Amino acid sequence: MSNINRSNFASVKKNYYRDGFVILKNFLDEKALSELRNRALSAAKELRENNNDNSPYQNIIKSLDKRDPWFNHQLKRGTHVSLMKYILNGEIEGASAAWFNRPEGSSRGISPHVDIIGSYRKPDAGATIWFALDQAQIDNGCLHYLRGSHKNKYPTETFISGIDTQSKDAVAAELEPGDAVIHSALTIHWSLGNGSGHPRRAISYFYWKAGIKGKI
Ligand SMILES: O=C(O)CCC(=O)C(=O)O
Repeated sequence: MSNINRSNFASVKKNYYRDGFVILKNFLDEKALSELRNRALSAAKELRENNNDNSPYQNIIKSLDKRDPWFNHQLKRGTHVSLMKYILNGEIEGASAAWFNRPEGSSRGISPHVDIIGSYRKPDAGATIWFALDQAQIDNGCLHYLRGSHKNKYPTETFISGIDTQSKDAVAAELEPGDAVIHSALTIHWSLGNGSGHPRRAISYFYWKAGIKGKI
């Protein structure tokens, strides 16, 4: 179950559109966190064992929803879906459930990028909700956001060069297990390696506003 109720939706949405992301403390209760963690670990284990992937992003598994009915159900009807609809102003399409692992000792992070593709860049075009399965902190590779960057115009590319990751608007989204963060598909974000000795595992669900795919 989610600990966010409808009475908080308006303030969550206001902060999301102001900053380009919003942190939701204690979004999952103990039971929901434990179920998500168990499902994620077993799906990731199974998929890794059957995968000969040589890509540099070995620790990312997209489209879990296409391989595992439980994730398909969560993408479509998880307790977060009503909030995602509220934020994206109506019907949404679940694009992907993904596993984002940053194992201990992994030096590779993900460079500043946006999730939107193509030139259709309306503020409510798409959003991601990212659930922390472990404590996510600077030293184990938490997400960082460039606050307000969803309002800027960048080249229509995924990876954006020249971002000042030390700027005063660079925010580390440090989370506890069961916390979540929602970010706009237009917000610049990145993460660093994990030199901490602690795991940093996460599940995310990415949504388009309904009908957007035909426009990108
Ligand atoms: O988990 C990460 O380090 C990156 C996640 C990300 O880029 C995303 O969810 O869009």
